[in-house]
Amino acid sequence: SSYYENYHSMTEIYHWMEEIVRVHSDLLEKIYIGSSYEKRPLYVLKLSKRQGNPKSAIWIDCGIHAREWISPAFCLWFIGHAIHLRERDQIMTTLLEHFDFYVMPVMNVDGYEYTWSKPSNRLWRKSRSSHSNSGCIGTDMNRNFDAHWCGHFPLSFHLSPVRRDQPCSRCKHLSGRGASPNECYETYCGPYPESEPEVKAVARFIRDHKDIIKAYITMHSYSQLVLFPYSYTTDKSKDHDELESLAKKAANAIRRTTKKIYTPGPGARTIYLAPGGSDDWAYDLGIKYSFTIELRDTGTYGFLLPSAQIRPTCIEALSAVREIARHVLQNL
Ligand code: 0X9
Ligand code: ZN
Repeated sequence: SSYYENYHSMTEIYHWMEEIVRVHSDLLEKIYIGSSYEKRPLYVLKLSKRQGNPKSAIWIDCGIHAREWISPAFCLWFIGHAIHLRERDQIMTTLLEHFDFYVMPVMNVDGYEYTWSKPSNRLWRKSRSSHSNSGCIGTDMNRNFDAHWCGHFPLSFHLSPVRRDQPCSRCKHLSGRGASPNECYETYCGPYPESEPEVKAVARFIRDHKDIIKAYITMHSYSQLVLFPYSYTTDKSKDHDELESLAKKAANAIRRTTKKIYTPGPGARTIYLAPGGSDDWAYDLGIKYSFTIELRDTGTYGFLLPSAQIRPTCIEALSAVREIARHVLQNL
C-alpha cells in the first residue's frame, strides 16, 4: 500500500512536507504560520498553479483533535492526489485553475505527537498546554475560537477559582460536549479565546487572507456528517438554505462514490450545541462556505479506524470537497 494509505507520526509528516514541497516546488509552497505550545513549527501548504493573477482560495485544515488520525491522513491524501493525479482528474484540474488551496495537515501538532508517544495516550483529544495548577493539561482547540467562546458561562465563572465544576444556571441544556471552563474537561475552552498558540496562528492567517478565502473546510472524525453553522446556537444562519442544500449535495456525492451515508445539517441541531468552534468563527468572519466534515466511521472502530479504510474514506471525502469547491466556483 502507498504512503497515503498509512497513518504517519508527526516526525514523518514533517519530513513528508519538506520532501513534497522540494520535489513539487512548482505547485507547492510551505508557509510557516507560527509555533505550537511545545514549540513545534506550524505549517500551511499552499497548493497553487502559479498563473500570475491572485486567485480565490479554499482553506482545508486537519488534525484539530489529536486522536482523529483519519483527518491528517485526508490532508496528506488531498495534496498527494492533487500533485500526482490532477491530470487524470478533470474536476481537480479545473479547480486548480481557479483556486489556490491552503491545506494545514495538522493543527494540533503537540496533541497528535502525544497520541503516537505510547498506546495509553492514543485517545488524547486536546492541545498539550497548561493554564493552571490543577494538574490537568490541554485545551479543546475546537472550543477555543472566538465564536461565542464558552458563551453559556458567565464571565464570573471563568474568573472564580472555586466551584468550577458547578454547571451554570443558564446552560442546563448544554451537554458535556458543549464547552467547559473547567480545565480538566475534554471540552475545556481555554482561559480566553485564542489562548492556544495554534488557534491564534490559524485565526491570524485566515483573518489576513479573509478576502481571498472563499471556503473554510475542517476535517474531523468520527460519525459521518457534513456540518455547517451554527453550532453555538440552534438559530439558523442567514445562509442556512444555501448551506443546507450544498451539504446535501456533498453528502450525495459521497453516497455516489462509496455508498456511505453522511448526514448533512447545522451543527447545533444535528449533533450538539458547542460554542468556540472554528467553523462558526470562520463563518462569522465572512467566509460563507464553512463546513466541518466528520469522516468515518459511525462507531465500529471510532477513532481507531483501520488503515485499510483510509483510501475509501479519502476518496469519498474528496468527492465532498470537490462538490463544495464546484459550488463556490459557480458563485464567485
Ligand atoms: O465537537 C466537535 O468539536 C466536533 N466533533 S468531534 O467529535 N470531532 O469532536 C464537531 C464540531 C462541530 N462544530 C462546532 N462545534 N463548531
Ligand atoms: Zn474532532
